[in-house]
Amino acid sequence: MKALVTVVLLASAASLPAWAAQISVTDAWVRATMPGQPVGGAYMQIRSDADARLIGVSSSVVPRVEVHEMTMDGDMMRMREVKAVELPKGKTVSLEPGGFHIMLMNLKKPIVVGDSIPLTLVIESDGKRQTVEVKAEARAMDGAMRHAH
Ligand SMILES: [Cu+2]
Repeated sequence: MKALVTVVLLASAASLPAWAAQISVTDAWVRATMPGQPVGGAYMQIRSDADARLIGVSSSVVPRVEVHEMTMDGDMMRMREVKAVELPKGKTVSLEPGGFHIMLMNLKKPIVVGDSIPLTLVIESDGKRQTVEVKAEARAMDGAMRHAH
């Protein structure tokens, strides 16, 4: 089993252009949505082996995807769209409820627990762009925080 994993990792590394940063994405998930709820959130941890930035996200199954940051403004939670999320070399950056997150917008149907949502991350490093394909698994809404736009 271990040998197989090693081979797969080598194969994907070999297919990358020489300039590309090595990006690893772990724990990618989306929050399941209620019927009629037009927006959802996607979360993950991203680590790059070179200084890089996440500059965009798209999905074949979501009409519009934005990268947001949630901040406290007094005691109000506010969200705004950000142009980029910095991915400093070697540091694991969390996209999580209450911080940076990926916003899935204009949803046509609910995201159901167990759905697998494909996301394409656009990452820039050293002035060049690469894409990283991620599958985010839908998990149950925990009711902790509702997105209000
Ligand atoms: Cu948001």
